[in-house]
Amino acid sequence: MKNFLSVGDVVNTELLAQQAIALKQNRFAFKHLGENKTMMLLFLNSSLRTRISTQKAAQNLGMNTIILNLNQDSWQMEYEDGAIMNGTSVEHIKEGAAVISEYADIIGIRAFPTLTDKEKDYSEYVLHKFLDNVKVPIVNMESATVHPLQSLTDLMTIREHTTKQNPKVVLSWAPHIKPLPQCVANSFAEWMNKSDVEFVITHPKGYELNEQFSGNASIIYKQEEAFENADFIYAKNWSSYADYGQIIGEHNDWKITDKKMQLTNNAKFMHCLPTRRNVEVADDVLDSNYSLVIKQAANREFAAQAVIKNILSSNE
Ligand code: AN0
Ligand code: CP
Repeated sequence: MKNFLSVGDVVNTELLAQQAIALKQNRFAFKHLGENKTMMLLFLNSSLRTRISTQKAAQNLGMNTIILNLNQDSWQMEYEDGAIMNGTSVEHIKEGAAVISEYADIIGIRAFPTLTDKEKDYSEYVLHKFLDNVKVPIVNMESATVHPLQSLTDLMTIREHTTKQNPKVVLSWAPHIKPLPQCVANSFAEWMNKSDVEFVITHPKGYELNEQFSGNASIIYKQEEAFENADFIYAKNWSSYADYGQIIGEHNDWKITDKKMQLTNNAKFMHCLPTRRNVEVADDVLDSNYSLVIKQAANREFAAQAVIKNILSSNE
C-alpha cells in the first residue's frame, strides 16, 4: 500500500479488517517495522479519536510521532497556484508540504470540506495539493469526501460482532444542529459496498449521497421500514449533497431511539462519534448494552495500525 486515501487503495477490505483484528492479540509484535521512522499528523480540524488512536498506532509500530495543528500552530497556508500572497496566508503549500515531507516518513492529514464549494471539495483539492508536494506516503485522517480509517474500523467492528457471513447493515441519517460533512457516510457506503454485507441506506428525501459512493446500496426513505431485520444500525448525520452543505427541513423524528431499535433483529448500534446526545441519538441507545460506540472507538487504534503497518511493509 503506497498511500491510504480511500477504499481505492485497499485490495480486499475484509482481509484488511481481519489484519486489524489480529493486531489486537499483540499490538507490539511489529515494533521493529517503524523504528527510527517518524509519523507526522497534520490537523486542519478538531479531533479526539483520530488524533490519539493514529498516534498510538504509529507508536505501537515503533515510530516517533509529531502532531501539528496546521494553520493554528504553524503559518497560515496558501493553496492556490500563482497566488499573490499579500493577504492572510504566510506560506505556500509548495514549500510547506515539501518541508514537512523532509521531516516525515509517513504523513497523516485531516482536512474537512468547505461545505460551500462542492466542486473543490469533491475534487479533494487540499488532499491533492499535499500529495503533489510530498515525497512520502499519506494517510487520510478524514478529507473533504471520505474517512477511510473510520470505515475500516467500522468493518472490523461489524466482523467482531456478527457470526453471519452477510449481516444486514443499515446506515441511518440522524438529525444534527449543524451542517456536517458527508465523509463518514460516503466512506461507510463505499466500504460496505465492497464488503460481504447486505447494505441499506435510509435518509429523508434530499439527503441522497453522491452515487459514486452509495453505488448499488438500497435506499429506503422510511426509517422504520429500513430498520426491519437489521443486524447493525449505523447512525450519522450529514448535510445535503444536492443542496450542497445545507440542512433541509425539520427531521427531528429521525433521532435514533430505543423504541426504533426494537424494530430490528436485536441490532447492535454504531456511531463514529462525536455525537450530540438526544439530538442525533437518545440516551437510552447510547447507554444500552447493544451500543458498540466505545468498542468502535477503541478499534480505531488497530485499524490505523493495520494501515500504517501495510505502508511500512511495502515501503521497506
Ligand atoms: C465530523 C463529521 O461529521 O465529519 C467528524 C466525524 C468523525 N463530525 C463533526 O464535525 C461533529
Ligand atoms: N470518529 C472520529 O474520527 O473522531 P474524531 O473526529 O474525534 O477524530
